[in-house]
Amino acid sequence: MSIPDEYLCPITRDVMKNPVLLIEDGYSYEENALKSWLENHNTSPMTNNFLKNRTFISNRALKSLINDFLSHKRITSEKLSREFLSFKILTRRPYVDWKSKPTITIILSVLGPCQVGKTILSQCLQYGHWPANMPIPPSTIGCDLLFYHLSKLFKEQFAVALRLNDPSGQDRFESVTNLYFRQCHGALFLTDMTNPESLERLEQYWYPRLKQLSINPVEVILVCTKLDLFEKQEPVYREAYLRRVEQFATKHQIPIVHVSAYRGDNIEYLFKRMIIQIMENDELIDPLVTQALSCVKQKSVKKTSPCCL
Ligand SMILES: Nc1nc2c(ncn2[C@@H]2O[C@H](COP(=O)(O)OP(=O)(O)OP(=O)(O)O)[C@@H](O)[C@H]2O)c(=O)[nH]1
Ligand SMILES: [Mg+2]
Repeated sequence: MSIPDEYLCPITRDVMKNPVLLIEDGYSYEENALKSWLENHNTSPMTNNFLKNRTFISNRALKSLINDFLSHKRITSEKLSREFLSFKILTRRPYVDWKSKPTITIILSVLGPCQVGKTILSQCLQYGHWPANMPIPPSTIGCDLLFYHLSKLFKEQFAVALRLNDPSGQDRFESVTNLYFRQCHGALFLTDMTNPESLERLEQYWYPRLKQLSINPVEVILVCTKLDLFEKQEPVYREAYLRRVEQFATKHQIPIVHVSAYRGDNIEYLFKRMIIQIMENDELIDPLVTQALSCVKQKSVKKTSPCCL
C-alpha cells in the first residue's frame, strides 16, 4: 500500500500531519513547512508564481483522509505482524504441494568484517542456537548461500523462501561481496561486541558500501554479536561500547538487536523481525509479489503450449 502523492507535503515530501491550503495557488502543504517557506519567499512553492495573497487555511477534509489512510495502514501492518509472529523458519519447504504455489524469495545478506560471527549466525538459524558439539566452521571463502522456508503462507497465498548470503569478511574477496550488497532485500550488519574495531570497520567501510552499491531500497538491522562474551567484560568497556553502537544506529536510524549464537539469544527474533520489516515495506514486497505471480503464469503457459515439432 504505497502513500498517495497528494498526502505528501510538496515541500518536505513527508506525509502531512496538519495540511493547510494556500488559497492563491490551491495547493496543500504541511503547516510548519509552508510557514517557514513564506518567511523567505514571496512565491508559491508549487507554481513559483508571485503571491499577492499569502493566506492559508486548515484543510480538514484532507487531514481526515490522511488519518483514515494511516489507521488502515496501521491495522494491516499490525495484522501482518500478528499473523507472522507464529511462523517458523525451516530448512525445508513445509509441504510438498507448496511447490506449485507462487513463491516469494527474500534475499538477506549477512555482512560485516572478518570473524564477527556471520557464518555461525547464518547456520545456527536452523537450530535456534549454535549446538555445543558442532565444529566451528573455517573462515568463509567467497560466499556461502543458505536456504530456508517459512512455515506459513504469506497472505494465505504465497510460499516464502529465504536466501541467506554469507560472504567472507576478508578484504581480498571484496569484488565478490559487492554483489551481495546489490542483490538483497535486507542487510544484517554484524559487529562483534568484544571487538570495537569491528564496529569501526562497519561505520567506515561496510555500511557506506551499502549506500554506494545498493540500487533498490534495503531494510537494515545492526546486529551486535557474542553477547555471552560481552557480558563478561568490564562495566566501563560495556558502557563505552553500547554508547558508540547507539550513536551509529541513531545517526543512520537503524534498529539494533543483540544476539548470542552460542546461547541462542534473539536468533529467531532477529530473522523474524527482518522478514516482517521487509513484508511491511511496500517498495520491497510489491515487486516480489508481482514477480512470484508472473513466474506462476509463465510456468502454466509453458505447460499448456503445444509441442512445436
Ligand atoms: N562466544 C561466542 N563466540 C562466537 C559467537 N558467534 C561466533 N563466535 C565465534 O566467532 C568466530 C568467528 O565466527 P564466524 O561465524 O566464522 O565468523 P565470520 O564472520 O563468518 O568470519 P569470516 O568468514 O572470516 O568473515 C568463531 O570462532 C566463533 O566460534 C557467539 O555467539 N558467542
Ligand atoms: Mg564466515
